[in-house]
Amino acid sequence: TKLEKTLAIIKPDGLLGNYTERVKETILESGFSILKEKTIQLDEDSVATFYAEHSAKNFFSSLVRYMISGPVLVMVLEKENAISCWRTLMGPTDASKAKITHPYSIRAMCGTNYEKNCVHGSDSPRSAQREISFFFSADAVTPHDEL
Ligand code: YYY
Ligand code: MG
Repeated sequence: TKLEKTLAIIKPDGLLGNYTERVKETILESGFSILKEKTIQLDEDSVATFYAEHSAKNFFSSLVRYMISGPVLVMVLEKENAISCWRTLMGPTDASKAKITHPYSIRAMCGTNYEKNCVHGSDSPRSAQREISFFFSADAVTPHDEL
């Protein structure tokens, strides 16, 4: 078994709703190491680049506006199977549905709806590598041949 890294973000509604400590406690209690973290204010261009895969979706402009509405906390998490473990811990994308189907997930406990869902997590090794290097210098990134 090999340690894996993933990118986690506590989104503006998470910081605004004072969920930062609760989310970080959950992360640490679940056995992740937080290798790097920083709080930043994103701008429109950086969000558009980060979420480029969604640029043609009807929710895109609203998503960009929301992601620049306040600061975010960006973290590199490490653990065995970090990518899927963190996705499981977050819960389903739509926080309002998560409250019913996955009541103990972070999105259920700290999120509101499809858009204001408190947290982000990379969805694959490829996106983890892209997203970690998007926010942090290369030394936090898994080399390509290790994927
Ligand atoms: O990876 P995940 O965050 O669970 O969902 P994505 O399908 O990648 O969408 C990214 C982001 O876009 C989601 O966290 C909220 C927002 N969004 C939305 O506002 N409305 C949708 N119908 C789908 C996604
Ligand atoms: Mg996604």
